[in-house]
Amino acid sequence: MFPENFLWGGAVAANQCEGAYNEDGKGLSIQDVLPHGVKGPRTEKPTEDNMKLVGIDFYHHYKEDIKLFAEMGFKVFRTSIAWSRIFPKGDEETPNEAGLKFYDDLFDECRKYGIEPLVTLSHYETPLYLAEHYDGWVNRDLIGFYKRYVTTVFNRYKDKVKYWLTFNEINSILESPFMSGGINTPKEELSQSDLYQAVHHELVASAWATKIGHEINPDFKIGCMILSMPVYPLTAEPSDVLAAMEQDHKNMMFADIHVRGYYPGYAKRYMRENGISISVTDEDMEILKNTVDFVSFSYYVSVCATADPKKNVRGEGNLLGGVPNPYLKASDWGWQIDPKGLRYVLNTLWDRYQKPLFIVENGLGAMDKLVQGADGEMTVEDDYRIEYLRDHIRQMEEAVMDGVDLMGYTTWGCIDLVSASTAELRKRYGFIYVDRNDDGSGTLKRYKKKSFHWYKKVIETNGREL
Ligand code: BGP
Repeated sequence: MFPENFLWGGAVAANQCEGAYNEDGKGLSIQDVLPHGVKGPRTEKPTEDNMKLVGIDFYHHYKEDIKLFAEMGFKVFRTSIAWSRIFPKGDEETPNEAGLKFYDDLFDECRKYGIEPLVTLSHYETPLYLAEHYDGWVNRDLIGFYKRYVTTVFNRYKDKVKYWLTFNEINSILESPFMSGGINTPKEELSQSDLYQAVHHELVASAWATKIGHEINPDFKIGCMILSMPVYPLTAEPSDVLAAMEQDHKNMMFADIHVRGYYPGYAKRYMRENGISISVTDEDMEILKNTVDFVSFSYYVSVCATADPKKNVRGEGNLLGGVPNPYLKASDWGWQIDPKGLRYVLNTLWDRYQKPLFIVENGLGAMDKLVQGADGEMTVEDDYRIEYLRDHIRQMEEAVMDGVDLMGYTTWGCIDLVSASTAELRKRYGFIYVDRNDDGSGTLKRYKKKSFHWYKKVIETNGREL
């Protein structure tokens, strides 16, 4: 039931897999001082316990890894460009040629196997210099630096890359201002006005990217990327329903502006009633009208909302949390698993926008055990991962039958990598196991998990055999 040209594949982000954090002229990114992920404190300088400095050394292993993706039959591979490889500090006039060359080689390698690259321009890896000297996206100058960066990479890769995403999980800035928006001011000291000013700058920058990209190559398909998370009312009590709607608005605002090109009324009301004032120019309003070609999103969890302060407890979840759902089980990291929520999200976004949708992240972070397989090769018997993905793909198919225009599906962390929220390696998502551990030990050797062979079959049969 999946369309013939459906884009099956996998996703990673530069900072979570490349390593080589200071090679070939790369500048530091905010990830290089976040050894404990989003919740832990940041450090002054990169420290050895930061697993991202080496990652899975994709920087030097990408040929071997892309070959394995090709073996699974990937049609698309989502990765990001590390901004600080191209502009090490972020505010330079000229780019770093060695950084540009690396991505030339990487995209060529994908194309060699007929794999379409899908490139995130900014995936939680703002150059550290921009955070420390400009306070990240709070500062309007960031729009100019981002425009220069995207113009450079659009021109350079215009014949190699067709699919682009402007900012990873752009709505997560509300929860994680440093990781998501490079905002150096500690969250507790950051005013709501400054936070929403940063949001506005990112939204304007994203619209600029859409405009500039389409001028450079009219065939580009440029999408926004939202952390999607259905919010269910905890009970049928109407106040809970409205609480759910309001929490959902906070996320949907980002997609609404990207797709419609203006601030929705509920967002203006929220800012007005919470004393949030931001500076918006006439030019900004014009630029926002450059809307996206498609809507992409990550999907891991759903949450509940309630108007009852006594029941309003926060559970674990993908950066943005919510009230746990009493009907759902959770992963080892407390993320509640809800395949049907994916069908719900797909229908909601399709009904709202009538724009093509792309699931660019979904998967199960779990603790894997390397064992000897029947053929003597080391492997992981990850039936739990297969079950998780199968259940989600079934719901995707339901949504396609509902009439949703779905472009593709890239599972998160198709090869094991460092977690964004906890910076751990033991939280594994891949079809490919990488021998590297949180104490820095490991040979970096790659092993195919059971799910590797399963996903190969899924792609081969275009989702008919699950
Ligand atoms: C999303 C991020 C990814 C990724 C994923 C899984 O929020 O876009 O970068 O890491 O979630 O989260 P984690 O790595 O925390 O398990």
